[in-house]
Amino acid sequence: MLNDLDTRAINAARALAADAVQKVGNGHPGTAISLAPAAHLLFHKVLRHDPTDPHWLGRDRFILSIGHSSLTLYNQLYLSGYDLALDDLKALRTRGSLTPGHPEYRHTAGVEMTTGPLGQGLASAVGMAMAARRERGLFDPHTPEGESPFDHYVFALVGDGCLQEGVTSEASSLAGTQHLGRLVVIYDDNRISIEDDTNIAFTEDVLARYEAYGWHTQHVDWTNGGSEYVEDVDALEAAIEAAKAVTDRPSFIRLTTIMAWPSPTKQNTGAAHGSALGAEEIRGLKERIGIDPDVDFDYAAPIAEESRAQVIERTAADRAEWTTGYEAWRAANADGAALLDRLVAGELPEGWEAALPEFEPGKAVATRAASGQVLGALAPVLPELWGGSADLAGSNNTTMKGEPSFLPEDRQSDMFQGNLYGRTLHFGVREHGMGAIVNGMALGLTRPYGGTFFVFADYMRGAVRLAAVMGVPSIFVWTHDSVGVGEDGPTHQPIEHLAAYRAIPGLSIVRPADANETAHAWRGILERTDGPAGLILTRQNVPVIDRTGLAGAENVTKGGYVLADSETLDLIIIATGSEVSVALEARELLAAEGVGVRVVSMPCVEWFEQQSDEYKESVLPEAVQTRVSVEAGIPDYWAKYVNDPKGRVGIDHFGESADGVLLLKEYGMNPENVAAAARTVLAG
Ligand SMILES: Cc1ncc(C[n+]2csc(CCOP(=O)(O)OP(=O)(O)O)c2C)c(N)n1
Ligand SMILES: [Mg+2]
Repeated sequence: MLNDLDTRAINAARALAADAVQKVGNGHPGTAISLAPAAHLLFHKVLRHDPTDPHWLGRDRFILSIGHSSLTLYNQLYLSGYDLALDDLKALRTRGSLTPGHPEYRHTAGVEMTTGPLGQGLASAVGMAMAARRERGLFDPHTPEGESPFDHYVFALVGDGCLQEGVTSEASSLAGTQHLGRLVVIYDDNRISIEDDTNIAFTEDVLARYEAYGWHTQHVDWTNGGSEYVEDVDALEAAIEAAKAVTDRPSFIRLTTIMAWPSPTKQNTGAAHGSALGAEEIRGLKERIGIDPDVDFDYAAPIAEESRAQVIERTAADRAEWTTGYEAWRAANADGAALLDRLVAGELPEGWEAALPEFEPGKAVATRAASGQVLGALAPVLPELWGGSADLAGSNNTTMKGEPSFLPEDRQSDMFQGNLYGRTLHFGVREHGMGAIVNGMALGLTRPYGGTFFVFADYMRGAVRLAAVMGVPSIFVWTHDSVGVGEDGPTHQPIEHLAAYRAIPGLSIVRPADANETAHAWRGILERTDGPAGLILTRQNVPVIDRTGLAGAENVTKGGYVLADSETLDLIIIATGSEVSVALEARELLAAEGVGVRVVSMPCVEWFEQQSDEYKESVLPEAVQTRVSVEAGIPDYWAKYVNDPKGRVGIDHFGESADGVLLLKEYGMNPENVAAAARTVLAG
């Protein structure tokens, strides 16, 4: 039941949404106005949270998948006592404010993830619910459901746009398969998006769809079938309670609303979605909700003071109760507590790198296979590391040998034994969903990875970009990295992908040269926690480089290093991945002609660029501009380091269906061609 304070706080939130957008002149007022009661219910009655400690381990997570409606969240953060002031709302969408157009992770206290690209919030919420189960399994597997300090709910608020996006279908389907009982999604069914009535593009029975995914579904209709609009917050609260009580399925609540209710003339219009309502309309709105139309913003201050106190009182009690259980768990689980403390600190265990395998030179090993061995070797020392593939586990080598699948027992198969707290993930053929799910997991305490063919990274690019925007350490294992894929042909042979993914700021693209570089690529990736990485691996075997007289593979973590040097330095060849061995052979050919060649292995340009100027100069001296690059992809990227276009050996056309090793040779990834390019560069 709402009290008078609740009603005033809800109406203040509506007016704030209108005023904030009006002040800056742009933004999204409508949904924040009509969703104010639902958002208030969550922050003031439902969520277990502590506004004074947004990182509290015991908190429920709230994800605003409709990121454009950022005011829905900002208003609640303000009114429930997070570190957000009325002045911050007045500064909506202005430079440097705590209230950017869309909620941004690590920018505003209480924002659990960056949202705005529609659908990804819900998909990442699925990842958060999966990670919560895995974390519970790591720390407290034997306590009955609902009694562990690690049990919390994940709530997501989604809209018509989110549910039209394929990424939510992908993730929701998997959530049903996974029986994610602690996930509650509220769908703002207002049948309005930017082009107004969604009837022009979105007509299916959404509840039936979610039912078919295996979710628990409910409908709360504030329009009462169109007859009368009643914001029945009690009915919504009852639905949320029912959803929470269902622990063997995720829950979906369709909440039928009217956009911008109760704005006098702009309710139920696309116009209210994304533009200022105008002074006249705002006067009318304020009159309807009992707020002085001559006051902007400041009506909210006294209400916030009262509503914050109400939240603090409720949440303090929740927190005290949780803390008792948590302390008891710590006292009884010294090992678990030590693991938890390590993961909260974002640290790796002492001496973990000793587990990394070393590979003997002389053999040829695909880097994807080496990666699989690395994962197997790390499994016992890094319990936080887990992951899987989008139905390509055998090809991506993403399965840690002997580790059970993360699956409810009724979902296991002859091939994959599962349990609720298992470690091997099966994303199905859902790359975008996988990316967003991995992001949701990476926002918690574990280190998740997801694999697919590099060429299909494009199906997940939105999630990769969002990981980079947030600076979360999602790991993407992308195998089959060039025309070396072979017979599957041009649809499966990435050409432009290395350049395309290096273009994403904050994403580390790591393409190891051989098996030993692969081990250290994993080391470099795991040692970093400030952003995502793509690990780019070969399908085909590549020689394990004999490093006698050459530099060690541990240098990979510097991003680029002098692998093979020369007493006289006439030319530098920069190579990555499978082309490093080709560069070494070209070096031999040129040495026979008296040309002194240095080979630089450059597995990760981003890491290299982070090194000191001194180090970079020692690897690529400014004075030596006679340079060649060789990489089985679009060559233009290497203009960064190689001035002469004739020195950039690469592939700038799609591939074809044929033997992969043959194609690499035919397309110029061979020592003779690299040496020829070197001669051209030397000739000036
Ligand atoms: C992936 C993606 N595509 C397009 C947009 C642009 N966009 C922002 S809001 C919106 C419409 C959303 O409609 P709905 O979810 O119903 O929100 P409502 O209008 O009800 O607030 C669109 C297309 C976006 N933010 N993300
Ligand atoms: Mg809508």
